[in-house]
Amino acid sequence: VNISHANSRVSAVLPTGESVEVLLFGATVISWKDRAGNEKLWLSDAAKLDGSKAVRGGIPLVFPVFGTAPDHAATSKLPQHGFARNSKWEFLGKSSSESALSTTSPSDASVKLDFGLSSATLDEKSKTLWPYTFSAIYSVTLTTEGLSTGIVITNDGKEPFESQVLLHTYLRINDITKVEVTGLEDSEYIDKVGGVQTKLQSGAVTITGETDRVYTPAKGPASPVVVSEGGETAFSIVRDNLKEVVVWNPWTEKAAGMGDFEPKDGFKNMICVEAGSVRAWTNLEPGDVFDGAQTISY
Ligand code: TA6
Repeated sequence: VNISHANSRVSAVLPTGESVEVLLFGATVISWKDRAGNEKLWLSDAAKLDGSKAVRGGIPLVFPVFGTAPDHAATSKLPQHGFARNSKWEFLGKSSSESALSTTSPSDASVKLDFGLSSATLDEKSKTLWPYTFSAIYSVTLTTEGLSTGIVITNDGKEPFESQVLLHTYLRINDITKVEVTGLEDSEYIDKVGGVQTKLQSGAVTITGETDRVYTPAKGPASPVVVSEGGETAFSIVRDNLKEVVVWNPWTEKAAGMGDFEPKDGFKNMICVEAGSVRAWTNLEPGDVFDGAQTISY
């Protein structure tokens, strides 16, 4: 496994060719390629990668609030989706299965990259807006089968705090009109397009316009949410302790309205399927730990 750690990003390549690249800004995965070098994530051509704003694409990290929560005093002053995706994370190191002592063959090598953010490293402005003592470790694990990303949040303080977590994954697809999302059948969802309404999903999810829905999958986290294209499975996502799945596509008008969304018809090549715990607030008492993860395979 080859790891390179420049000042702003960390990348890893498996012996079989799969690769991942993580920006220390936001611990944002900005590239994930299969062994043939096919990019699996969508990244806007106009995405800022210099830390000036959250990355438009890849896997932005949402914490401690999803969206904005004007009625939640402790997080109501935070920017949309919280500070995690806008913060400088530290690279804490890597562990790979293909160590000198391991017996794994190159074909099942894997590498885990760990990133950290805590009250000790959080910027002053964010600390003022959200003055809780916490530490977060975000792990990105690349294998020959797919990519897992998970976050562990610890309350290191004396006060309880409530938070939400979401992995805002932009999956790359070839043609949105040929995409179906299954595994969400019979699930309740909050439809945020055209006013907020609670609905029930019947059959597969198809994207025919702006789509912004928070699903509570009826079959539970271990049953996969599958993104298929033209009848072929493109991605399969399973979750650990992340109860909801957000499905988002900005479509024409919203894509036109985002300065960092390029090309403007790029919405045809992406679908956000976002594992998170966002409908309720997770309360962490002092010393409590929250651990949530997703595994995306193809
Ligand atoms: O995940 C869906 C969503 O909450 C949408 O409502 C839209 O706001 C999207 O996130 C992108 O948000 P951003 O702050 O990255 O522009």
